[in-house]
Amino acid sequence: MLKKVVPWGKVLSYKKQKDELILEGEKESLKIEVINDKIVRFHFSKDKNWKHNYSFAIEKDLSKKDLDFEEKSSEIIIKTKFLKINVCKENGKIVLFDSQGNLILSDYKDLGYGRFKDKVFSFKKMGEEKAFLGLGEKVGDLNKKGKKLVNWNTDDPHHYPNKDPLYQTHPFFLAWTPERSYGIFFDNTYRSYFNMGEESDDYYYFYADGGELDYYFIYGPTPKEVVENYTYLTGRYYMPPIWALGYQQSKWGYSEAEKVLEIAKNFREKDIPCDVMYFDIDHMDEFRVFTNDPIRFSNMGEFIQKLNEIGFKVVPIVDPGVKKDVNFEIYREGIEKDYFCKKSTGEIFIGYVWPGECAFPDFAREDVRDWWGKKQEKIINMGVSGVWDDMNEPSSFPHPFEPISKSLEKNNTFWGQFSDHEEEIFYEKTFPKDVVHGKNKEFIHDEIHNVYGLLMVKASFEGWKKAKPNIRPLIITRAGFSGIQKYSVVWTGDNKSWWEHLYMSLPMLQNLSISGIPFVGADVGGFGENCTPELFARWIELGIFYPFLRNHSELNSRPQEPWAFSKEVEDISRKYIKMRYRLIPYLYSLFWEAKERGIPPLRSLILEFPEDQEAIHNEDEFMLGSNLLIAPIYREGAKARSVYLPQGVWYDFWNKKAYQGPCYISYYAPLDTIPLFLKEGSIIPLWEEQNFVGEKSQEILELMVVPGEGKFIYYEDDGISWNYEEGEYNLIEFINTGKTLEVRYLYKGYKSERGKFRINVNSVEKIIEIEDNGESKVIEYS
Ligand code: MIG
Repeated sequence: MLKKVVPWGKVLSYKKQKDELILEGEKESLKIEVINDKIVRFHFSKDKNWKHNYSFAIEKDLSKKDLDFEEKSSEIIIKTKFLKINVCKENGKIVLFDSQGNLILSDYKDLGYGRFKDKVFSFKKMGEEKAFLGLGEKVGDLNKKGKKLVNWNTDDPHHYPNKDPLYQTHPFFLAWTPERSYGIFFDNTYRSYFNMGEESDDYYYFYADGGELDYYFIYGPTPKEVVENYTYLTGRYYMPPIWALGYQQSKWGYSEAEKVLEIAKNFREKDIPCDVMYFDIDHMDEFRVFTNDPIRFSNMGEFIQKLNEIGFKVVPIVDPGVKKDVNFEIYREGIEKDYFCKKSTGEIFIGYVWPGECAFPDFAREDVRDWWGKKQEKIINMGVSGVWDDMNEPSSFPHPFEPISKSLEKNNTFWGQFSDHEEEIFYEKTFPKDVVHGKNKEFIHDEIHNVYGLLMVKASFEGWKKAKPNIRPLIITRAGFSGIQKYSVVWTGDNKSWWEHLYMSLPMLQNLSISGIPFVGADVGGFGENCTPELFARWIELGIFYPFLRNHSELNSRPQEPWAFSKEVEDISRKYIKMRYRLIPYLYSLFWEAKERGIPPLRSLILEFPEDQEAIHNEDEFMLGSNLLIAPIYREGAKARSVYLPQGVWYDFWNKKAYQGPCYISYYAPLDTIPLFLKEGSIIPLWEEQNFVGEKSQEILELMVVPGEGKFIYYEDDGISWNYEEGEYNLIEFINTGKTLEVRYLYKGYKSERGKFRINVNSVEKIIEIEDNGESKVIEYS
């Protein structure tokens, strides 16, 4: 690989142009921009002409800092408050240091920018990096060091241990070192590749099949700060509608409205909380988008209302493929207005999905997105509470339902081959290579493919905002690209009811979270295959700690509702789902932190313990916020496991026993128990149990207080409108000294229903109730 790549060479001259520094090479040039003291953009041209002067991922106008640089005899030096960047004039090599002069990252030799045909590369010297994290939705270990990965949004339901790529593309990684973590965001939507030391111990590299080398170096030095700065660029999630933190039930195969209603009523009868029912493709009229089957799902409006009355929200599936049918309004309009994707020859591209032959909206066009958003009003007006965007990789089956050729299984064979033939496998389940996008057909499919889902979801979100300007939606998507978190939840697609896939969700969700997406979850119970009672019990115990909690399974799998297995499993499910509902105020406050800083609720241990060298070896546990450590059981028949507890005192959630970390313990966990620990000093705000969010007004906020010192910022608002953006919310900081709890109102803009705090001193089971009159106060509890 290395040998084929042609380095960009010497810096011949340089000039400062507004807030950019342009370094001219012989054929190509580099533009450097200082976004802030920790973020620097390196953008290489092809032919001195920066074509990539837009971004699908970074949608805000980035203000830039004035660039402070000096020229030395052999190098050009740029300084920010935290960084010093040297560019060698002789060979273009870039080396980054912190402000004390410690090396952070260096180009590998002269290959910081190189090309081979249309491909653009960057090689970096492997230094102190102990782990590479992030990179979106990947199977396998948390730490991607020593691995190679490719990004090309792909609908493949077989998530085998070597399966890559999957549905999402996040060309961003966090390089962890105990002292100086940094990140790189490669803002390139073409098929991209990351070789994180698989080829050599000496270097790692990333490249793309087209476009330009345009990347952002993002400094920490802590992992949290890297994620914060990355999401500063690509955006952060809004406050979710609070009911979306409840339990959600779905199944492909709820074939008629009555069936859905029956399931919903069952939740109430069986006293198992649930907030959302999904409508999968079963509800559509011959799979036409935004329609309902006139017999099985007639009178949708009325039916949704019935569900609403018993406390359920409804989220229907939406697929991008529009049935080729001249009598179908959306198809007809799409043709008349010329809104569908075309081939370079000018004919409309017809693919093959559930409805049979389909045309696909060209979401790269703003007018098409507006149109789609407008069409979506049809379902919004029926009373749905969100939109589930599926098949948006985009997925298009080989025509018509031919078995997919064996080549899809030849995973990884394309690596480094650079032969067009090997790359054909990328086009087997999606649009062919010659599809073009954009109003003036300015984009080839290779550039749009990985953002097709993002653009569809943007249409959904913006359409929603126009239709219901003051109600937050629950948008969920399968495909996405960096920045998807501005619009949507990401669920991890078609996993299977396998123990291995329960396990897989641990590193996968941790890395998705590090990739800037706070609202993530995997289908609880598994999508494909048949779940067993034991697997379901263990999965629901874990699932209640996923930010997004949905039970979903495929058409032919056995029933998978919490009561579908046994009395024992039903009881376990009830216990844990109720616990989830207790935790909603804690989780909601974590979402506030995600909105403010981009820090995800579901956290790898290293986010919380960045200097802990042991943490990286424990991907089979994670934290929810800074207070709860979850160490699920993930093996059939297992009743115990080893748990790593980092620095500090930890309290067993169930029996309150204390442990002094760092340590490994062996923990006994029979079927109804998940190993769960509270960090010393924790303050966990809890609600009273309820069947669905909003069933009970929460007049008392319970605060579970754990011995030790700690702080927690509690956030609240009306949970449903955008009024919080106008200041209608409250922020309360709770400070635990071990003896007292201080309640400090940081901001007061919302009138809540609360009249009391109930302090639950967890270690001694002591309860203190006090009035909340909106004033800050100190409460003695010991
Ligand atoms: O080709 O709508 O991942 O959740 O149930 C399968 C049917 C299409 C894939 C989604 C899955 C959904 C299914 N869909």
